[in-house]
Amino acid sequence: MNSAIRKEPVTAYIGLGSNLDDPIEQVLTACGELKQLTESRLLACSSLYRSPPMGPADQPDYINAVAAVETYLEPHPLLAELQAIEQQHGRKRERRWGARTLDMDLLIYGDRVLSDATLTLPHPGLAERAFVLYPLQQIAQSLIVPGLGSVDSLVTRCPLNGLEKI
Ligand code: 5RW
Ligand code: CA
Ligand code: CA
Repeated sequence: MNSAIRKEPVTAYIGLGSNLDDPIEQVLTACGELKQLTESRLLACSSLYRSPPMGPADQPDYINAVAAVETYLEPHPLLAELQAIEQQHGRKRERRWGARTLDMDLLIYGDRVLSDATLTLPHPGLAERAFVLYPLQQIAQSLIVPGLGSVDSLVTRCPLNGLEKI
């Protein structure tokens, strides 16, 4: 019996970001690699978006996107597969909030709200990050973010902060 596999599927949203080594290619390739997640189906991938770095400013602009997957994996096994993809993209040990070849964040997992040593759902900071909210709204128009309200209401309260759709 495999406790990592659910009986019913859930929709999860994944944030992708890169600002090193051809970021557009990194994010496009990573979206394609989501098709290889076990026990999962890629539902949608947003457009790519460019924005100045939040956090430390002395690094290149980011390319971001958000993907939706239907999955039978529990959140921690799903996160482990996302981290394996990050490693395949040559992600290195880095300073906190520093430049990276690929970052994949598990943003939302159905209606699940949790926080432990390795994972917080919904992703902390989601409500303040234009580079998450605008691409999320593009692929999930009537989504309610657990504990935070509709994605539309979150977008309304979040300035673009230099975000541009590519
Ligand atoms: C730190 C995000 C502080 C917001 C972080 C903060 C980014 C990014 C990071 C990304 C853009 C985490 N990841 N900036 N900064 N896109 N534009 O994916 F306020 S580091
Ligand atoms: Ca991350
Ligand atoms: Ca991140």
